[in-house]
Amino acid sequence: MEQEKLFRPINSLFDFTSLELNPPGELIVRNLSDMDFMYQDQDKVTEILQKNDPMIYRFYNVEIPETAGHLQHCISMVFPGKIGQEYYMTKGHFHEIEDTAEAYLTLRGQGRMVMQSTEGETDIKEMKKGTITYVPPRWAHRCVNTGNQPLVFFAVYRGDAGHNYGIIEEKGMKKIILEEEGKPVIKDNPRYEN
Ligand code: PAN
Ligand code: ZN
Repeated sequence: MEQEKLFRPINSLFDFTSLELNPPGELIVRNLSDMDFMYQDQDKVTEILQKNDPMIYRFYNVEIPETAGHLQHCISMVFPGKIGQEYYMTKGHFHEIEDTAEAYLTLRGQGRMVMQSTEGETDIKEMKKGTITYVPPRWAHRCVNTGNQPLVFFAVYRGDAGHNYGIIEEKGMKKIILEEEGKPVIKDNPRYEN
């Protein structure tokens, strides 16, 4: 069998002050207009988008071949803020190859990882500097910034895992994280349909 061409080792450097990765790889930015339908308070979304289109999060994907033997990895940051009572968050996804896991190391900030299995179970873990969150196969995952500074994390997953946003885009997740009396609380998503 023909050997795959030898891939050279890579070093990337994350700058904790500028919050940039060097080299940046593929930089993906998501503004509110990219995920407006995912927030509960649609009136608030409309009101904000009439004035501006805030950046909710961005992530730097180190450019790695999307094959099973490689490990994709990225640095993501969710900015602090809320849409109404709901904290800024990532879109969230299952992996296209559902049987692939992921590990997240939080580098800075405060948040929650909201996970939902293909069987519909929910699990929510705290994210803060130093937490290592393991997302097992078949769990959708979304990161929510519950603090007042950027929530920054490093994630690594199988090269060919892929991202499936469809189910979450259509249905959302069962649980949402809102701020009440200055604190994050877990609520049932009123818009979630089984
Ligand atoms: C992460 C996420 C990243 C952005 O690298 O892709 O934090 O979140 P969304 O993909 O939900 O927009 C990851 O989980 N990769 O598999
Ligand atoms: Zn993932």
